[in-house]
Amino acid sequence: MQFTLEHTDPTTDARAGVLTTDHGQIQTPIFMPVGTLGTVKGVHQRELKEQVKAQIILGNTYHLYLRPGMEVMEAAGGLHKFMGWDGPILTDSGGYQVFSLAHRRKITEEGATFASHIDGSKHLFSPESSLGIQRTIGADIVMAFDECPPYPSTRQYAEKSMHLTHRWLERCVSFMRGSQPRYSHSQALFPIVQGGSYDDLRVKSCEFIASQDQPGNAIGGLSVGEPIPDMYRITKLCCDILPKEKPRYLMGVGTPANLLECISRGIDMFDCVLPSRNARHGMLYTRDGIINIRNAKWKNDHSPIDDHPAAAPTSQLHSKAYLCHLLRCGELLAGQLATLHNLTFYLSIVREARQHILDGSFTAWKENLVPLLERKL
Ligand code: PRF
Repeated sequence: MQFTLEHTDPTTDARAGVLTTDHGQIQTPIFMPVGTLGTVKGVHQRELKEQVKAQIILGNTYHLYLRPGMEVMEAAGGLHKFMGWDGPILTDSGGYQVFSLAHRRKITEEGATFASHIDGSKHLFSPESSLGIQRTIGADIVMAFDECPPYPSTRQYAEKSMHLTHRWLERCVSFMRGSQPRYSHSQALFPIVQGGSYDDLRVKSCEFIASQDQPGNAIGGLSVGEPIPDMYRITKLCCDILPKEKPRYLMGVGTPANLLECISRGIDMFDCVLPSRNARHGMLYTRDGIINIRNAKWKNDHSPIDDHPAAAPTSQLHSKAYLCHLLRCGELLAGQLATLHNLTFYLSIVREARQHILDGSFTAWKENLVPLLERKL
């Protein structure tokens, strides 16, 4: 995997780069739609590529391990073939999902034991088994097995947890060295910075993560309920330490405004369920602000969902009144149109950010746009 920085903004720390994987190039900054179970819910792979213009998608170790399981995944020849997506894929390592979804969770030095949220069956994830599963899934980027402490956490807990994440990382690095990709493409490991909201722990974690000299680095443990200014402060603190020549991935962030603020602090990659999950509940992101399309005020509004030229063609074709109607009736098409809308919007925002970084107008553009994005319409 290769990362080339094309330009760094002189007034902020925003960067434009190109990340090259065996499944193609990714122009950064980039947003990765979440495709937990081998599907970005409600969006076909063809639309994802041609309309949303997704350049990389995210899959989940936890979910794919439980269903369909690794026997099916291996027989399919990996997730790319299984789901018919030939672009890059990143997989999260499972620890974070165990802690948000599974039952009877327990952390030990070895790893995390849990009961499946589907049938209660007992399982163990370790750094080695998580990476083994990610090898079988065949992701282009595999994530280290980490522990994300909840917010708030005591300093004592955050510190203990950070050291465990670091010891697990050493096991991840050894496992990657001692194993081969299962298919014909290479797989890059991204370590994850933790340390809760304690600046000195974050500094330590960044230094340790950087010392492992992997192809890219991620920042975890943010957007877990901490105040937004804390998230921005820690993001900047981490970006100032993590190596400039490697991509930086901020996990599970965020709103369109969060993306722009964190791009300006040096982040290159994002993933988040917000645009897809909120779409299914009728929350639409636009350049003018946030629309709750179920609201009665849209019932008889026959203007396009979004008439911006970069909006999804279906958002330009169909009206707010129509989408409001579909959603209130529980029609399947509502979720599809809304998801397509939000993901197309997210990808257009990062594409524009990149263009403005390259032509030197990023700060002015961002400062003007952020307040608009946060309005409730
Ligand atoms: N670790 C992992 N995945 C994650 C996170 C983390 O800390 C977060 C935190 N926002 C989202 N997804 N492995």
